[in-house]
Amino acid sequence: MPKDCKDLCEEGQTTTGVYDIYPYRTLTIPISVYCDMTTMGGGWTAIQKRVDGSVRFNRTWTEYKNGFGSPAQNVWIGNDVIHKLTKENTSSLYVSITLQDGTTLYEMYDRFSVSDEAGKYQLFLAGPATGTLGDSMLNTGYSGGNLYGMYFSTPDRDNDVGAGNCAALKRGGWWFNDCHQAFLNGPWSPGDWSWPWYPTVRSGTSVKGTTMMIRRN
Ligand SMILES: [Ca+2]
Repeated sequence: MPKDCKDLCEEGQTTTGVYDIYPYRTLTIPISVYCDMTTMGGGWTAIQKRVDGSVRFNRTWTEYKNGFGSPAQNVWIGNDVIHKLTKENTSSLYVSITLQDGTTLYEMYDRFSVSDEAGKYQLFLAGPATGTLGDSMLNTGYSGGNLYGMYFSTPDRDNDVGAGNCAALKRGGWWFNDCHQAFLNGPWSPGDWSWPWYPTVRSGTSVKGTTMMIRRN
């Protein structure tokens, strides 16, 4: 019973695609996820993936809690599952953004975990951060953009640091501070998506795809 994509990778699966995993260690609750079996040795479980604008990410607390979309296309697998997958082991986080010309930029963080719903899905993230996107989640040069220790916010649940409601303003769920430098769940239209990954991917950039993947260390 594989609990994540790393288990499947270690069982010998080498094909990237959709698999059932059992993070709750019971056969009655399988979760369909996208497993990347090639990037940096494979075994990555996609917690977020976007390939087009057909699924909106401007969603409620409950929708982010339970997840939405479909794993091969556009998906948020759900904050409860992300917590479950990261609570027992430290994990790495691999973020990528593909631009319209096909270039894929990435950033990898050495440690990533998310607390439970009672803890408002608080984000723990640490480096070293390496990659071609640059670190726009932690050491951003703007204290209000550091996402370490931030609670998850949605338009209907303001847990951010700022006086306003970042999730409502930016139209998506995220670990907003006041508000962000990196935000992968914004409106797909480049004119509406504020700072996907500032300064490498700025507002107005036409993005072709994103992924957020985790792997147990
Ligand atoms: Ca606020």
